[in-house]
Amino acid sequence: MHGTAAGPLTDPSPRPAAEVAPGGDTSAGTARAVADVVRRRAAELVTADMDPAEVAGHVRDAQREMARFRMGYEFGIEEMLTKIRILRSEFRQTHDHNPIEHVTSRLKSMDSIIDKAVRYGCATDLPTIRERIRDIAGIRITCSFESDAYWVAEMLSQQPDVEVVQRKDYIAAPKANGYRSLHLIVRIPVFLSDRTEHVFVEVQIRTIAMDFWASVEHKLFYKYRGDVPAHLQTELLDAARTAAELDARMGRLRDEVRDLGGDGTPGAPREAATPPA
Ligand code: 0O2
Repeated sequence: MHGTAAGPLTDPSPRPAAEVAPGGDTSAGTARAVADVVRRRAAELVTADMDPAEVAGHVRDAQREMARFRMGYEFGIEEMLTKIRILRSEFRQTHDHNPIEHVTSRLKSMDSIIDKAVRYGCATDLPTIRERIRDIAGIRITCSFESDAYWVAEMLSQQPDVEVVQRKDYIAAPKANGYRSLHLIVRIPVFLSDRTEHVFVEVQIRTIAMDFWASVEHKLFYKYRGDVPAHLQTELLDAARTAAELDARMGRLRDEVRDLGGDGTPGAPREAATPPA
């Protein structure tokens, strides 16, 4: 994911959805679907008696439409990054403790968006894509401790203009391969000069250990084109357990230091950090 104020999401390269379905001929399927869309649009736009200037006008309109489409998501990312920056600064100033280690963001490429639409079997027109593909704008927040990850999720979810439409807790229930993270899909309003757009933003919140694991797994996944050998899958699962143990140990250490008043700082309030049942 991701690159802006915040740079690319820690996974160094985007995860093109075309490669996500192991064994499936997704890339070829995508190419065919894109070619179909182009052919259909071209047939609609370019008739034999059409003036070249008219064709150029259509192309310009299409470019403008795409720019507007992406702009909504760019501003959505900016809004969420501002919220996160404020939380971070407030916490730094009032508690001398920072629950957020780093933040990155990314806007999904048009290729990846089309790939995902094809994979979902949905139409590739912009209104459908807007509704169905909800991770076009993505933000990743890395925290030191699991409790901080839950706290950050809660602080963002509580804001009146943030509507949480989906919450996937892969920390409480890791994926079969060992992947852990807390995912929120939020819907936020973006106020433009002539309209208000509501855009979906995917927020991934994880610890440093979870991030490290995901970044290595991501590299292996692509190296082996989604078909990671069984012995490496076992290693990854084992490493995920080790990462989870490390998170638990670090959490206990931090609680102990806090109980002893060792660092003199309250940290993220524990009651707010507790994952909802
Ligand atoms: P990118 O470029 O990283 O955003 P999907 O599986 O995509 O059809 P959904 O609901 O979008 O369905 O998936 P989910 O489970 O919410 O995961 C979405 C994102 O979480 C992925 O985005 C990854 O960033 C991350 N993720 C999920 N599972 C794994 C995993 O097993 N390993 C790693 N390293 N990351 C994972 P994208 O779309 O893959 O791309």
